[in-house]
Amino acid sequence: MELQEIIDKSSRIVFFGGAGVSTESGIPDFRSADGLYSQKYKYPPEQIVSHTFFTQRTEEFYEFYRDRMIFPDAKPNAAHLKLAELEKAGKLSAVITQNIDGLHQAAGSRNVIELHGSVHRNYCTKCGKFYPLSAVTETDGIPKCECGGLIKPDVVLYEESLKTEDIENAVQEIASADCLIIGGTSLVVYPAAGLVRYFNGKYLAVINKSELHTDTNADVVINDSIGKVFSEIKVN
Ligand code: CNA
Repeated sequence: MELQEIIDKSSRIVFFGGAGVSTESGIPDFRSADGLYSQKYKYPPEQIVSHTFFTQRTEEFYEFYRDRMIFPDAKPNAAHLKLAELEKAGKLSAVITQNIDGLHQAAGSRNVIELHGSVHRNYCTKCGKFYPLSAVTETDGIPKCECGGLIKPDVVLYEESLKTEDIENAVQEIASADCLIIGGTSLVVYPAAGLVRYFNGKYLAVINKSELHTDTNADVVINDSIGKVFSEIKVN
């Protein structure tokens, strides 16, 4: 089956994506050959973006985070834009993303479930006051609240839990979808990756540059760039 045919026949599409959706916007993923995991740092990236590291070596965390995980100038690519168009046309009900870059919203998507939070939200760990991304990009060292408290990005670090509300919403969307498109994710980060098992609808499509290690039993598997694939899709 072709992806176009699947999209034409579906009326409640859910998209489940990851870092591969944003590589064509210039944001490196974790597990591709040129992703963050293959670059050499003093500590492995998964250790740096962990709760323990954030707590114990906050300054080093922010050095890595500012340098490698924040891309304020990145623009949505063809995949983000097509997904927003599908939602506007009433064919797509939700985008569920593991990304923290906010590019789906920048493209115009409205129902976006950000399983791992967003770099655009930051909060004071002492008084709870929220801050925009500029609180991190326009400061050096450890960003501090006006109350003196430590500012933390509202992103889910390793060892931290996903928000219950996000999991519930994601499960509900996936379970009531007639089509699930999984794209740009290695599908190895849990519990996020486990959510796709709630899909019970008609068509399952996978768009990922590299082959996935798990068998998804998809109706269509496309091992190519997601921006390229979506740019060829027509919204009827
Ligand atoms: P990952 O494990 O790095 O996997 C990315 C997958 O996407 C790989 O299988 C690639 O083959 C594939 N891929 C890369 N580029 C493309 C492309 N252009 N078209 C199609 N497929 C492509 O990333 P996951 O999202 O699966 O891992 C989850 C982590 C990564 C989440 O916690 C994210 O928060 C985290 N992350 C997010 C961002 C971001 O917000 N943009 C960037 C880097 C890492």
